[in-house]
Amino acid sequence: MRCHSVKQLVLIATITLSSAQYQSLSGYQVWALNGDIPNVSIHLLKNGLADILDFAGPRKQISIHPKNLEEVDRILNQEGIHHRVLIEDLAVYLESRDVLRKKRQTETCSLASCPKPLSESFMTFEEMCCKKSCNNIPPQMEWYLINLNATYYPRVEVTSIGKSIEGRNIWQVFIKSSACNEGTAIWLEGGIHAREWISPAVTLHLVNRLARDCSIGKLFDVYIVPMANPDGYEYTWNTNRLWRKNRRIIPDSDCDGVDLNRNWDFDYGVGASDAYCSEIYKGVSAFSEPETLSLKTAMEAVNQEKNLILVIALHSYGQYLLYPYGGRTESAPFTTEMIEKGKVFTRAVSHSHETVFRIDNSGVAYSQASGATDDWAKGVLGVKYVYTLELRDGGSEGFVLGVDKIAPSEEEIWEGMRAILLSVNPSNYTLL
Ligand code: 0X9
Ligand code: ZN
Repeated sequence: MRCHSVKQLVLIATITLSSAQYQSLSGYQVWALNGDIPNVSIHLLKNGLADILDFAGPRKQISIHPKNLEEVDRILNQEGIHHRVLIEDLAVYLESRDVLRKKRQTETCSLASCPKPLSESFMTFEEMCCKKSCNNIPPQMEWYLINLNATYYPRVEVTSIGKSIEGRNIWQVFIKSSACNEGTAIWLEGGIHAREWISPAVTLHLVNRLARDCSIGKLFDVYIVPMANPDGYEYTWNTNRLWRKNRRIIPDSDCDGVDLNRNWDFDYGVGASDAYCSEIYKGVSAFSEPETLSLKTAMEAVNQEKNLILVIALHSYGQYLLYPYGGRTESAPFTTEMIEKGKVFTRAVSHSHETVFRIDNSGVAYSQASGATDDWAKGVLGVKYVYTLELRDGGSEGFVLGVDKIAPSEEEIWEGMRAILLSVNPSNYTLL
């Protein structure tokens, strides 16, 4: 038997891992639809026959499970909608692109810079809390969070707000303000949709920035859940890179998972589906899922004790800052103010890399849908400023954004975050 060096073993492990992410997408096709298709793609999504890949755009690109290809073809022909195959086999396509995108195990951390999230690789959930020392390669999101707690406690406190359906911790980072604005809180949620990898990556970098920053950090009590759907996220690493939902196993069904952003108890069911196979399956009832129940309970606790003034749920992709409601046509309270502060955010975001983020109502820019974090935070908790932030990109790489976009994304979002935090700051405390 040949002996492999540690470096070779790491590389082999990485290659095996990336192949596994794509295996279950074997035979999936991506089609581009032509013509006037107002509701057809939404209909296919709700019935679990296809997934919409360009939600922020004209909804003309769909991915289809091999067993549904004929049925979708039949429906499109019946509706007179022409289509062409963009990608013959999603697994082959993603695998071929991955060669160029892979970059792991290159970053180490020194004791001086630890703990810090990775900038050149997406982190596995484990990397984000096991107790590995800085000298171990690779640095482990659970690793990062636990080390963060050890380094910055008591100013920073990392606690579990509950467990996912497979028993993983849902971590909350609490970064405490000093005296200035004590009692005013903000809430950031990352990673509720498993495949949107840039969301937890950017959220962890925000944690890092806020924990180290002693100026903006003073303004608010900041609560951050960087990984709201750890099981789904792990599943994207091990089995299906494009998995969106949580990992609830549904007995007697071919399909698993609940869309956690359709499971909240506000306008529950609007723009969601009862079909198990749909990417927007809403679950058996509002808050049926341990992940959403944990988030809700933690948010309620913060809101009871403090003035929760801003909630941002980080998603991808589309480069949009969306404000509620997503499931009603009436304006939500403080819409004018949300737009005004939203512009402050998007303007600041564009400074570092000239990336254009648009601000719009979620029901208009995406599709009428509720049961989501944002609508619940606005409609039930009554938070003044509520947004869903759809991170990079505009659609060229989509969910499988390259690792080279982590650093610029987190840089620009930090600029936006600094600006909006200063702007919504109720005491008008200015930083010198
Ligand atoms: O559909 C979603 O859950 C979000 N878009 S994504 O592509 N990341 O899945 C948008 C949610 C916007 N908010 C509401 N519709 N309430
Ligand atoms: Zn999302």
